[in-house]
Amino acid sequence: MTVTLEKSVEGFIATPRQLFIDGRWVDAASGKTFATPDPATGETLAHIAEADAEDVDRAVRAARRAFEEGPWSRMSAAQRGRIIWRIGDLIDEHAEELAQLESLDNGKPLAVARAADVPLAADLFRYMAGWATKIEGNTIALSVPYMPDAGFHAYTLREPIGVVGQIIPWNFPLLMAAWKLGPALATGNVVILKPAEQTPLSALRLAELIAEAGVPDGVVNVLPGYGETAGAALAAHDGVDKIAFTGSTEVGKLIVHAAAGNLKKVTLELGGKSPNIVFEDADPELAIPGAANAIFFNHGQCCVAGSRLFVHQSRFDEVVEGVAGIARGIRLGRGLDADTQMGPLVSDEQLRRVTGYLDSGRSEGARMVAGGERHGERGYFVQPTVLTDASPDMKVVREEIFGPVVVASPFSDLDEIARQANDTSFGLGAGIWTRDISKAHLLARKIRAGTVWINCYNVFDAGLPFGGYKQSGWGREMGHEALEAYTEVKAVCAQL
Ligand code: TXE
Repeated sequence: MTVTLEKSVEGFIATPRQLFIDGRWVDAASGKTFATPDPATGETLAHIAEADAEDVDRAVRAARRAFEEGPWSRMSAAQRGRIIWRIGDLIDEHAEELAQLESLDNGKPLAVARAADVPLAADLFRYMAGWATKIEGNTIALSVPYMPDAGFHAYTLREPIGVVGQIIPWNFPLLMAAWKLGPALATGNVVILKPAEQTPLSALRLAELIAEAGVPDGVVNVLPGYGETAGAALAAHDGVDKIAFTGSTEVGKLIVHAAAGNLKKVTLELGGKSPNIVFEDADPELAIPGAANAIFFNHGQCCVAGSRLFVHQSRFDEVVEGVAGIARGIRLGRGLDADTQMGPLVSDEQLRRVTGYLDSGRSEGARMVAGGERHGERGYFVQPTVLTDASPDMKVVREEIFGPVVVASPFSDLDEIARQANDTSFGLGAGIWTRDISKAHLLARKIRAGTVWINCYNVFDAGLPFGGYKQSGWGREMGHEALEAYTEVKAVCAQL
């Protein structure tokens, strides 16, 4: 049964959407638009104004004015905090509408958008609202060797960085917007947000809610458009003081190059190839569904997807067969159908990318224990897939697939598994399943990754910092660590 769309959602997608610059809805300077397709059918869902370098320029000027002239920068932290809190409340008030937009545009099951994307986004804003009044510096005792008799009063201030460009992906469109906007606003910055071209809808609706919450004009600007044009222009713009990016490692490197022009600050949240490790003493009731969830949640389109499953050799067949059984039973369908457990991949490009990896795995000799094919002929569906018999140098083991594809391998002991787990250029997440708590913590220390889950996976909270070691990124999102990435430290030193 397909869920009936809310009237407001029907209206939202029926109207061509514009860019949000300086508190107003405007067409792109070029007049160009692009279509966002429904990934379940490939048919056009909505038409969106397509931002380009000229629009980026306009938005940067508006943001700079908002930063320098106020009222945002003159508001008390408490006032800012109240407005940010209100954004969270408005997300809750419009939860069903936002969940439907997300499901339509991204393809994810509506139940997932309702249970995860939308409430996590609302929570993130409220968590960050609380921080607005708690951005503090330090006082520092000085002992300057060449001024032994002088007295000083020295302290630090934490100040906003200024105009921040934020480029986000399509896997959790609303939530990624929240992760980016929350800490930037809590610390008093102004933002130009570029949503992914595949999924601009929820960020545009969020912009309306942000204005309704009382965020002044120019403080948040939303520019849907393509990466090579709008995204690249934002990353290179001299008027932008910081760029925050979530997406592929390949584009992350382009962002670093583009940012070098004015040495803007950079934070990056990039790809992963996360190990998920099941020990011989793991509880199968937890570990088997846990391993399936680690890879199949959001169709494997998660930067932390547990895409390398390592199982102790004594339990390998049982765990792999358990995960494969779950994979075979997952009901694929349109996100808005009530009994859908997994929707389509986000785009034709992702479908080609993921099926390309399946072909590569097959031709290099991996064994498909479950799935392995595209599902149906319409829309961008891929069967949940479990691979075994893969060697460490295969592409399916080394590269991020970003689809519902897990590669399972056996291991024998803790030192060996620590080595295998770290045998990757990425370092985003890891999972450990065991009843032996000291073994779990011992291994957690050995793994070079930004998040280690023990007897759970895909647990997110606004208070838990998230980000990557190695080529999975620079800096952290969420938690109070995120605030550091949005503030400059000023040392003030006065001789008394
Ligand atoms: O990512 P891109 P794509 C990984 C995943 C996936 C692969 C490709 O492996 O299969 O990336 O996905 C913008 N300058 N992840 O092609 O291109 C783009 O418009 C500035 C992991 O969709 O990196 C979008 O807004 N911006 C990931 C954003 O970057 C540019 C989530 C992400 O797109 C740009 C998504 C440029 N030159 C994909 N080119 C994660 N870490 O969660 C593109 N963009």
